[in-house]
Amino acid sequence: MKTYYLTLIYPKIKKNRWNLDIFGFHSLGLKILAQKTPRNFKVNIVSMCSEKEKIPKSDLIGITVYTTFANLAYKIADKYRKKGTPVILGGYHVSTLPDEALKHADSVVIGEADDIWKTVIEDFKKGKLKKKYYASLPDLKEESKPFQFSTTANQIQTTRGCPSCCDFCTVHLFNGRKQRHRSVNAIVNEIKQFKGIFKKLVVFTDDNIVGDKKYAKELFKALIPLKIKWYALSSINIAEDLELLDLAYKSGCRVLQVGLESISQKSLKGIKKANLVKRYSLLIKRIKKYNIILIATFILGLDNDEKDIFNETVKFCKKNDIDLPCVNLLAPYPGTNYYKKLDLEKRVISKDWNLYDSNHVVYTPKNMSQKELLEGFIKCHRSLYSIKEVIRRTGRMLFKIKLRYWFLLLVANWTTAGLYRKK
Ligand code: B12
Ligand code: SF4
Repeated sequence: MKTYYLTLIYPKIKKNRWNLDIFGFHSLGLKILAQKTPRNFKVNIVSMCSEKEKIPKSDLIGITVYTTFANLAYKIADKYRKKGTPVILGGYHVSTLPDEALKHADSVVIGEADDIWKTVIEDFKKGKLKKKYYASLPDLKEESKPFQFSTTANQIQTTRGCPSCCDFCTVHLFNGRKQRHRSVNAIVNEIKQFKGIFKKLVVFTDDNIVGDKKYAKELFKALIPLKIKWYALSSINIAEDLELLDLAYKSGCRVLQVGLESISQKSLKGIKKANLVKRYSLLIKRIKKYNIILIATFILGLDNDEKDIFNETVKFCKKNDIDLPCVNLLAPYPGTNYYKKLDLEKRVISKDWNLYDSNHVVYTPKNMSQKELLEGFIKCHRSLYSIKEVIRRTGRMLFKIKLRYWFLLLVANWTTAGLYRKK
């Protein structure tokens, strides 16, 4: 049987000393495609920060495309297509803008490619790749085989889809509003097969690990005997259910990232986010009682934000002892309701996807000027990531958590501070 060479590429942030590779993050989507590729294909997964980097020998190239890295993905695709290698693009950005992507690709896969990938590969072998492939949402219950491509970070996803419909988010549009689950048994078996010195450290890449509380409780109970330690993205509402929070901790939860998004109820309402600001302090206290490291993310520049949003956000983070505050500018990703609204009102000022990185103002804000928004954002960072504040924040946790987790917290704070200073 003929052997083919397939290279799957993950374009990402510029290489610098804050490179996320130290945590071993790679696209889980690409790992899944690699697993679903027939055995007579030799598959390599590489991350690239520039189209100039070398890649292994390839008969076919697949690239995952996030909006922020779309320009880079297109440059890489153009380069290899010129040399005659067919290129397939997939992922969130190209699923929203397939016609834009097709200017740089032989084929585009729209949606979750798990089930359709085999057809794409068969068509490639016949030399009959179609321009567009429309994928249907796979049933995750069938996903029982462990993934064979492991990296430093043991990434695993238990659910896909989200019942909420926040205006700025792509997930409910791409993955659907009905949450699909993998079976708890399959997850336990996969975790048991993790290898390496970090095999007991698990990263759940779900959008909300407690999106379905009943399922989450079942999962957490099954994780307890594995004695792992895990990180996940979660709704702050995890702390509304004390049993759920307790089970999360007992099953190994040591770092939680919550999307608070705004400390203004009016702004949350404007983006259809169901959080209740008046519950924030109490819920945070409950999480911190377990000494779980709390990462909280915020979006600045929402239409209902007033000019005091910057000071109020800083005050909130300091008062509530958030361990790693992540303050971002709104990046209205194409396809989202927020983008459609801004586009309709002719308020999108740049369609250069490089600038959709949550650090640039790419639209005309409502209650302030672009300059005020950018300056307010920078001021927030200066205040939250001053050396004094980082020392205060991390110092507070020093004897409360194991030294190795404290060191991780310090590195994360330092890395974030460094990234912002650079930007
Ligand atoms: C975990 C996570 C992270 C982690 C790890 C990322 C990683 N590489 O795995 C971290 C924290 C590092 C991260 C960072 C960022 N993330 Co993130 N992340 C996620 C999250 C929650 C899960 C990712 C995941 O594992 N998905 C599961 C896999 C199976 O899905 P998938 O990768 O999309 O792949 C499937 C399809 O897309 C398709 N597919 C994908 N690639 C390809 C390629 C080909 C050739 C084909 C055919 C098909 C195909 O098939 C796959 C199988 O079904 C997603 C939301 C989500 N639900 O996906 C956001 C998400 C992907 N992230 C997002 C963003 C914006 C970012 C950042 C840019 C944020 C920032 N401002 O810095 C950074 C960039 C990171 C980088 N590349 O350097 C956005 C992307 C939006 C967009 N339109 O581009 C998402 C969708 C979140 C959101 N709410 O909007 N992220
Ligand atoms: S932001 Fe979170 S809760 Fe809202 S739709 Fe996206 S994944 Fe769901």
